[in-house]
Amino acid sequence: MLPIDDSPIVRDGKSLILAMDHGLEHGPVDFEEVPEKLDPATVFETATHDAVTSIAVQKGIAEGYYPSYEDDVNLLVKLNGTSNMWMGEPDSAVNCSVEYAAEIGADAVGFTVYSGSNHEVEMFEEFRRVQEKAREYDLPVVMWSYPRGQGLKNDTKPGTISYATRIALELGADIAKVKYPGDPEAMAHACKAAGNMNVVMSGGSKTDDHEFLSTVEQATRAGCCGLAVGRNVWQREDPTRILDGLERVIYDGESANAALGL
Ligand code: FBP
Repeated sequence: MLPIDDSPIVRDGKSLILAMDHGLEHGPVDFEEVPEKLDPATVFETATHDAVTSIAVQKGIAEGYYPSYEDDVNLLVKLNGTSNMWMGEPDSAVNCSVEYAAEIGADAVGFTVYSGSNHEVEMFEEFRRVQEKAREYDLPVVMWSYPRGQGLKNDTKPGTISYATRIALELGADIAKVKYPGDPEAMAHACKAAGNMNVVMSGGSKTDDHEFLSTVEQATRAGCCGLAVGRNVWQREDPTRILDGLERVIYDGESANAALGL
C-alpha cells in the first residue's frame, strides 16, 4: 500500500472522486436529464470545486479535456471499462496502460474488478499487472471492487461488500470503491475488513439532497474516507450546492442536517 495521505487525490485523509465514465458504462442516457453535461468540459468545471480531490475518466476524455484543467483538477484515469451493450458475464476490457495514463498526466489510476464473475481469474491477473506497474510510477490504484456475476443474487449484501473491500486489500489496491451495504454497521464491518486501506462509497443513482447526504454521513461515520460519485453530483441542476454539503460532511465531519442548514 502506498502512503496514500501524501497523494494529491487525498485531502486531510479524505477523498472525493468525481466519476464521469458513464458515457462508456451506461451510454449517453445518463446525460438525458442534463443535456449540457454531455459536454465533458462542464463536468471538469464542476471538478474544480475544492471538495473534489480527483476526476475519474476514461483515456479519451482525459486526452481531450484534462490539458485545459491540469492546474485545477487531479486526474484519475480509469484503465478498463465496458458498455451496457455487453450481455455476457461481467467483464471489463483493459483500454489504457499505466504507462500511458502516467504520460497523459494521471495522479492515480482506477480499475474495475468483478469478483465472482466467470471472468474473475483474468480480471485478478489484469489487476496484478496494473498494480505492479502503478507501483513503478508511484501512482495510487483505486479498485472499483464490484462483486457481480451469475452466482451473485445480491451484490450489496453486507457479507459481499466486506468481501469486496477485503479483496481490494489482499490484491494491493490503495483505495477500494464499494457500494453501500445498506446500513452503517455493515459499512463499518466492510471498512474493518479493509485493514488500514482507504474505502470510499460509490454514489449510485440520483437521490434527493437529504437522503444522499445522510447516506454519506453514515458511511463516513462508519469509517469510509469519502466518496466516488458521479450522477448524484453532475445530474443536479446545481452541483456546487451538493458539493458544498459534501465538503462539510466529509471534511468537516458535520451532519447532513447541519450541512443543509436544517
Ligand atoms: P455513480 O456515482 O453515478 O453511481 O458513479 C459511480 C460509478 O462507479 C461510475 O464510475 C460508473 O460509471 C458507474 O458507477 C457504474 O455503475 P453500475 O455498473 O453500478 O451501473
